[in-house]
Amino acid sequence: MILNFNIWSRCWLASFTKFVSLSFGMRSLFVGFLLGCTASLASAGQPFHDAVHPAAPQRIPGPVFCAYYDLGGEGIAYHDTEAENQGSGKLNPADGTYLNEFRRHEGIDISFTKQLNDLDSPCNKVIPPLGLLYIGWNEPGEWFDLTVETTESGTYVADLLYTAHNDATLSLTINGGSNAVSCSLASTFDAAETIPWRQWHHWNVARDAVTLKLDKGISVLKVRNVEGGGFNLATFVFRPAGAARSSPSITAVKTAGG
Ligand SMILES: [Ca+2]
Ligand SMILES: [Ca+2]
Repeated sequence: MILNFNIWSRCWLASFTKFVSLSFGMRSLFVGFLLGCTASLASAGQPFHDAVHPAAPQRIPGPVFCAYYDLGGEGIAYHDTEAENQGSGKLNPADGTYLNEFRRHEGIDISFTKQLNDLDSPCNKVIPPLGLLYIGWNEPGEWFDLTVETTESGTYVADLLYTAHNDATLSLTINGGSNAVSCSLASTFDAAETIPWRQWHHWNVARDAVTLKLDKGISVLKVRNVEGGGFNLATFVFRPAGAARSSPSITAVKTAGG
């Protein structure tokens, strides 16, 4: 369980609200405090899980999928500028399939790689796996948390699978710390593209995009859009600093179909 300032702030706010609205006695204050703590701790820093993905934090070293950002909702596990999911259930209509409906009631905007959109572009720097979930429609100020479990304390380097219509900057922080690690993404815009909307789908790998010092055990990585919109974030692939890349370095998220 990760305890940080944000969690305790929410905890106190929740208990204070219950105190004002429900009670004037010390007993009710105490009950309200417990209820507030329970609600906040249950929804903060919780690793994503569903019927396809097991209830376990993503491991470092290894691939960390952005679409598996934490459970907890707006303001707790993520911030998105508008509540609708522009991908799941919208661009990708709700049809009962796992990929089209993936987290469709959450504000973070999610889509997945498709043949024409993503694999067939001659402007790709790399070809992503088919059916790979990713976070798109990013705007400055948006963020999401990734709860991870690191097998050994040490310094880790990550490659990032992404697209970017414009140059962009991300930041990563660990466990609510103030030392943000910056990550620059070079634009993948290409004038040779013959399909205009596909300018948002040229995949690339930012090699050694971030370097993080991580303690063994559970950590929460906060990924924030600092500058630039129009990029898609799929997978951070972490390896120990100085270690060779394993192959394949990009892995598809499992889907309901396998
Ligand atoms: Ca949204
Ligand atoms: Ca968004």
